[in-house]
Amino acid sequence: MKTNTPTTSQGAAAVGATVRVGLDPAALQQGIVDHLRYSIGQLPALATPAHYYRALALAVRDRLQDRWIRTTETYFEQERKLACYLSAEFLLGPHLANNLLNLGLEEAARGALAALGQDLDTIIDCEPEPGLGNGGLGRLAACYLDSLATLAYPAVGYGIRYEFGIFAQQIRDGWQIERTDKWLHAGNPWEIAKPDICYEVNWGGHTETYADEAGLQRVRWVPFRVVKGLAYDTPIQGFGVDTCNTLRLWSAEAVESFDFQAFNTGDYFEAVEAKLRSETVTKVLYPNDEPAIGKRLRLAQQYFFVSCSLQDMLRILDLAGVPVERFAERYAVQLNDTHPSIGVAELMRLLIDERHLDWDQAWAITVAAFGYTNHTLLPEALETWSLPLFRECLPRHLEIIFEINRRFLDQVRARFPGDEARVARMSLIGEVGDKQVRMAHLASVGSHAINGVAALHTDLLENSVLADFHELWPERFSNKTNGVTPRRFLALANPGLRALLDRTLGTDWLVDLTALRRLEAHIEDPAFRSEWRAIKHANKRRLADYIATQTGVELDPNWLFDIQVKRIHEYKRQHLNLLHILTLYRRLKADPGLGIPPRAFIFGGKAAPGYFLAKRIIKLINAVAGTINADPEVNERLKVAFVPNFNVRNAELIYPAADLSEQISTAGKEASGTGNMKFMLNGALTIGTLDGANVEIREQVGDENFFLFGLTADEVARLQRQGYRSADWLDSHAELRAVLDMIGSGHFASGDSEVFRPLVENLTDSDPFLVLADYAAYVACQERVASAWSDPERWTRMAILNTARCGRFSSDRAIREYADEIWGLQPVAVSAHIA
Ligand code: T68
Repeated sequence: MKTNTPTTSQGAAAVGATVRVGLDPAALQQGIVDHLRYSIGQLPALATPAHYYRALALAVRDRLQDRWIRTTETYFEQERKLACYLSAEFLLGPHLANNLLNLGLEEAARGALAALGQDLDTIIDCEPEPGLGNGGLGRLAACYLDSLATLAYPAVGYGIRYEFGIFAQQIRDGWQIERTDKWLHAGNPWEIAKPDICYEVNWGGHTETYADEAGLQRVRWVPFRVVKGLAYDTPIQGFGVDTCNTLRLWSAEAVESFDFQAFNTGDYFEAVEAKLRSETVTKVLYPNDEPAIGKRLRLAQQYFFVSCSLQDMLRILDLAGVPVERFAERYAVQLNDTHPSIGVAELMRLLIDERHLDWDQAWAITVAAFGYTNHTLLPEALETWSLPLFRECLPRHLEIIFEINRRFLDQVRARFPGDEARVARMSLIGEVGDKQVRMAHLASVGSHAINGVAALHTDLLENSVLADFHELWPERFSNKTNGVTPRRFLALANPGLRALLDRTLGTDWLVDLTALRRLEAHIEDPAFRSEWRAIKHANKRRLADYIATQTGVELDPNWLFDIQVKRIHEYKRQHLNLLHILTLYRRLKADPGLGIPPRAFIFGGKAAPGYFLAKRIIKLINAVAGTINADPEVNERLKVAFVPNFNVRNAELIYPAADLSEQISTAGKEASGTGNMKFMLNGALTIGTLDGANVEIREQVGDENFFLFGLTADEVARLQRQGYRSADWLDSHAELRAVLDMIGSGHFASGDSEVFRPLVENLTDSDPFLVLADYAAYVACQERVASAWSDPERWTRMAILNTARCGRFSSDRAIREYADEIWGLQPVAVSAHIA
């Protein structure tokens, strides 16, 4: 250990810990009472559940604190490599229940609160959800933090502390209404502000050259504006271990909160405005999921958090006395999509302009440190920045990118002489139309490892979007199929199933999900199956109650719960699901005696506020729900509900209640999906296309336990190459035509034939996601679902097998693969010596 490193205060912490932060109910109760009094200042007699929530959260944070400090100390002392996960989004979901689970404090908390006349579940429900992400990508980052800590990997998550997270969705008259998400309104007991950890981030302006003391020519960036980034740390406690990692989120502030000069000259308001402009940077999460938007503020957010994070890594290296040349030995920096990919140019700038390394050395460090995860193949989602905008905002980075590009294209020319078409395709600067900076190319050139998020997706990446890069550097590519944390999405979300698993298998499965395989031994036990069904029934009851309070729609837990929850997007094809519902509706109207099993169709998901068709799809779901649920001719067989404001909290009610999981994207469009895994974990059967991780889910669970339909990715590509004509599909399907006519006629809109016309025309005129081509296969597949459902014993066996065979889809497996194959990272045991 170096002499200048801080020494451990472990002994003192341990003594204090047993006294102040004991894990027994009495100590916890004292902690709650103390925080109510000393931190919140609330009279116990007037304390509401929200006050108790904050008091308990603070008491729990106290119990994380020694582990957290000890973890940081251990990493520092042991001089080990650290994984830095750079992500513009972390969709954490509520902390309290998760921290209680991971610390083994659930029963103590229940007891402590009961002694105070409070109910733990009510208190847990008071927590506002930190919704700092849009969907799959942000939630994946949160699952990975949970696994990193649980597996004792030294890691930090770096991101943005948005003041407003993803909007809250309300449904009014069937339409989505967006409300701002004021998650920080009542303060955030989980974070600790670290005002001494702050960095300046430049913006705009120009560059100039100068000669340093040694007469060497150097570049200086003279910014137009400087913003300060402040660290806010959140503890990420692993399950059943002392490791408590850090999520460090950056918040923007003005460099000087008020400018005396401006004040004196009477320009006080200009100074205040400048302050507000600076703080805008971290105000709000962009609510767009896939499509790239190319807005200046978005670039500012990306650069801001990446610069703070890299400066932080360099500061910690300095503190540890490690020379900057060894950066890549100490840090593995993972880019969660291209959003942080400006990091490649920023690290080069920091190493060359500020640390005075030469180009080759800086470049070797950069490539060795970075890894890049791609999450999409959709062309409209690939990030590019217009060159003039980029130059205006980040002039120095553009110079660096030009130089990276010059050297890179020399390499391409040397490898493929005379192939200028290839050079143009691979360039970091796109010249089709207006010039752009291509962020996926920057990330690929600047990283030693590039991965997709499911086997099929990686394959397509290698053969389409990044094919040229794959040909140049095949060794950089690998697949890392996504995973989800069984702690939140099984143990917390499904306490009934958790208890059954614990009783049947012991508790290993929480940290080794493949242990669920042993469930297969119980599949022929009728008592076990009946217990399984009772748990599912209770979960469905719980969801039905929630839906009834949120929407007024009453669902019967004996019905088949058929669920599609995810962002609303054409490629995810919620409208294909609707076409099936309406097919059943028409059949029932024509033949009320039709023997179809009763089904509840449940939807949930947000549409990007500017996504016209997605918002119409929400309106159509609600319109169809209104008509069907009110029609006594069909409402004893069909019901439809739209759960407003799909988020992590209600997701935990939804996944465990599903019988059928809808994963019906156009093949080749969904990179992986992770909702598909959360359903499987909770024993839902999947109806799906061969897309994303569905392919691997089917491999694991077996063909006979998966409802497969639809075109393959190859067939989709071929059809589109040949010139897909949706009209061809319409002509051959009278039922499909009738359903579309019904939507177009205004049947679900009180006769208004305008409101859904754009949706119908989209399908009949172009159908970019081949909804019509897959319709017949989907409806036929749903008939197979109905027939399987009619045999409850068979269905239960299939459901148990889904849970039993989901081991591969744990985020623990995924994180081990990243650690072993990309990061070269070893676990570090942390011992907090806490009684
Ligand atoms: C998702 N992407 C993929 N993006 O669609 C999904 N994008 O298949 C995959 O399972 C998941 O990533 C995890 O790998 C997203 O969720 C975004 O949310 C997003 C946000 C901002 C900008 C672009």
